[in-house]
Order: sequence, then C-alpha cells, then structure tokens
Amino acid sequence: MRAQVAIIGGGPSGLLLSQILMRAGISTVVLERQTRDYVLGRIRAGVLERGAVEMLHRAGCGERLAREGIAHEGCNLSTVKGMFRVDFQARVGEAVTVYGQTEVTQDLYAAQDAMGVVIIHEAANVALHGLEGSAPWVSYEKDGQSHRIDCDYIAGCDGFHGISRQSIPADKRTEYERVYPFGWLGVLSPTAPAAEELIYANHPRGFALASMRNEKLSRYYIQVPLSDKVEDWSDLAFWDELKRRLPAEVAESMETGPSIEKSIAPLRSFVAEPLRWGRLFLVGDAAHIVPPTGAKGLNLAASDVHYLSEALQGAILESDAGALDQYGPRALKRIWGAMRFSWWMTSILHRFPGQSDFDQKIQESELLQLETLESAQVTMARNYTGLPY
Ligand code: FAS
Ligand code: PHB
Repeated sequence: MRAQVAIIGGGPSGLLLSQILMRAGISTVVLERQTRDYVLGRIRAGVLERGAVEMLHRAGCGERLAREGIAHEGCNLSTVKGMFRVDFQARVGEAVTVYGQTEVTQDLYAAQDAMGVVIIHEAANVALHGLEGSAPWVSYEKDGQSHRIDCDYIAGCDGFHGISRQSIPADKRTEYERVYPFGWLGVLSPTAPAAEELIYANHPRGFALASMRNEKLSRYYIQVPLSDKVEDWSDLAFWDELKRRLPAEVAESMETGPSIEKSIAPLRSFVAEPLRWGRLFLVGDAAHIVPPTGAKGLNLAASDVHYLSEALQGAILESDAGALDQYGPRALKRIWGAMRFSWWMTSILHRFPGQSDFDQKIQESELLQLETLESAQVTMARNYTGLPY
C-alpha cells in the first residue's frame, strides 16, 4: 500500500489531520492500535477553543457541533470565601464551546468514512522506518499478517504512550516534564449540570471541577492522591466529597445520580523537542501533555494539526520543502504558551502535599487578583479561550 502521508494513531489528532489533508487532495492512511469502539469509548476532553471549532468546520465536521455545542462566555472559580466569574466575552470578546471529545471523534470518523479514508484498526506492532531518508515506510501486523505502507511523510499522532516519539533517537530528543503529586478522579453522570457554566474549585480538601456535556449529562472531577484506586470510590463517597469542595449554594441544589464512567487520570506537564525528525512529525499528545486544568490538551492537538497540515500542503502541493521546517517552531510557541497556562491553573487550584502556609497565602493572593483585577482576568480569559494560532 502507498499513501503520501501515513498517520499513526486514530484519535483526534490523527483523524483531524487525515480529514484536512484528504480534503486538500493529499492521500493518507490511518493506523490505529485499538478498535474503533475502544477509541469512541474513551471519555476525555470537554471544552473547545474557537480555533479548534473553526478547524472542525474547515474539515467539514462542524455541522453537529454547531447544533449541539454549548457556547460558554465565562467560567466560575470558587474558594472557601465564595465564587466569582471570569467573563471571557467582556474581557477578550471570546467564548469556548462545550462539546465532548467523544463527539468530536465520532464526527471525524463519520467524515472520514464518507471520504472513504483507509483507517486500519487493530494495527499491531507498528514500526517506522527510513525516517532520515526520502522514502520512509511503516510496518505493522494485522490478522497474523505483516504489512508495509510506503509513504512520503509520517505523522506521529499516537499519543503519549505511542511509538512515534520513541522513534526519534533518545540522544536527539529533549524532554521537559513535571509530574504532579495527585490525580483527577473523573465521573460522568446522567444528571443535570450543577451550574450553567464550569466551576473550578480551590478547597482545603483539594481541587474540584464541575463541568458538563449537555443539559442531561454532567462531568465532574475531584483531586485525589495518586495512591487512590477507582474502586476506592463509591458513587456515594464521590458525591459527598464533591459537595464538600463546591460552594454550599451549588452543593445544596445539585442533582446526583449513578456514574456511567469513573476513572482516575494522572497529571503531568510534558513537552518533547524537536517535533520533527526527518520525515516524521509529532502531533498532539505524542509530543506534549498538559494537566487538564486549563482544558488545553485537545485544543493543542488542533493547533498542531493546523500548523502541520499547512506545512505538508506547502511541501507536497507547492514543492515548498522549507514549509516543513516551520512546523516545529510555530507549534512549539503555542505549545509552551498552553503549557504555562495549564501549569499556572494547576498551581493555584490544587492542594499540594506538604503545601506550606506561605504557599497557601500565595494561592489565595493569586485567586484574589483574579477576582479583583481586570488585567488578571484579561490574561486568564485570553489563555483559557485560546492563544492566537
Ligand atoms: P490520543 O491519545 O487521544 O490518541 C492517540 C491514538 O493513538 C489512540 O487512539 C491510541 O490508541 C493510538 N495509538 C497509540 N499507540 C499506537 C501505536 N503504537 N500504533 C497505532 N496507534 C497507536 N484534554 C482536555 O483538554 N480536557 C480533559 O479533560 C482531558 N482529559 C483527559 C483524560 C485522560 C485519561 C487522558 C489520557 C487525556 C485527557 N485529555 C484532556 C487530553 C486528551 O483529550 C488529549 O489531549 C487528546 O486525546 C489528544 O489527542 P491525540 O493527540 O489524538 O492523542
Ligand atoms: C471536561 O469537561 O472534561 C473538562 C472541562 C474543563 C477542564 C477539564 C476537563 O479544564
């Protein structure tokens, strides 16, 4: 088999890149390790920046998003002293859209199917070859058979645990990382959201987040120790702890119900440089991970795809090989901006083990500035709704 671009990974990065390239007349093939049902069963991000929404519309996948996506013009932050709102629309004239990553992936799969894109699921032992030459190729196994795909370029869209980043020689990679000493216990429940907009709660017992997917489906998170296991948390225990961390007026009136998904995600900040190694380009979680506090993970994947799809179109359709050199520097500038913001949101909202009284006072001062200073709110709103592409 041959394709101009072989894409490793059928998550949002891989599917969106494939969709945009195919619409530009560039042939792709997507290799995904899991089944389609497995990919579609993952519950992850929930908030899209305008840039990501525009990318999906440009990719011909925005119709249901336009119908079902919920515009949020602000969000709430709470401390034991009360709750305040940051008005994105008033501060920076922007909003975000609440629309689950599961829906995004469904829409992308539907669009890819409509275009007849080759997406190979359950592709095992994917390996990349000839990256430093001009004729790279990919090998994989399926149904007990070995296969080969010849291509011109390879996009590593295979997430943090994929093989693409590992295909860059270790002595040529620089990895920047901060692992946080806690995780997020997330619950999806068929209940009405606790509030109209998201609530990020800083509480002495730990961070909490009240989010949603639609008016009948809520998504909640509480900070938990890394030693916790999902089975340690009954639904009752989760709701009780969540209510203790949210503002009383919200907790008193919120609807609780059964969890239809419950999982614990570790938190880390991570960037691997460079994003390019010969004919291989890293995209999305294959290149970087952010703590979900700033709702940036999926949105960074979208901007990576924007930059790489432009670079590949330049190289393939306009014979501008120099365009490919621009991918890394352009993407990394926005990646590090989102890395900083996600680290900052995580630092001011969570309880860190061994946090000193001084640390506590600094957090309270950061949140007080965010509540009372227009300039602080402008900076937060600009970052939360998305730095420019
Ligand atoms: P993904 O990890 O989504 O997709 C990579 C794909 O590659 C997967 O389908 C995988 O099966 C496949 N793959 C891996 N290795 C392979 C191999 N060797 N061969 C072939 N295929 C391979 N972001 C937010 O903004 N908000 C959130 O609340 C949020 N919550 C998250 C919770 C969890 C548990 C995780 C893990 C991430 C969360 N994220 C969140 C971040 C997440 O949304 C990512 O940013 C987003 O999935 C990035 O998409 P991809 O880059 O496509 O990577
Ligand atoms: C979610 O709805 O899953 C969500 C929203 C905002 C975040 C993280 C997760 O910062």
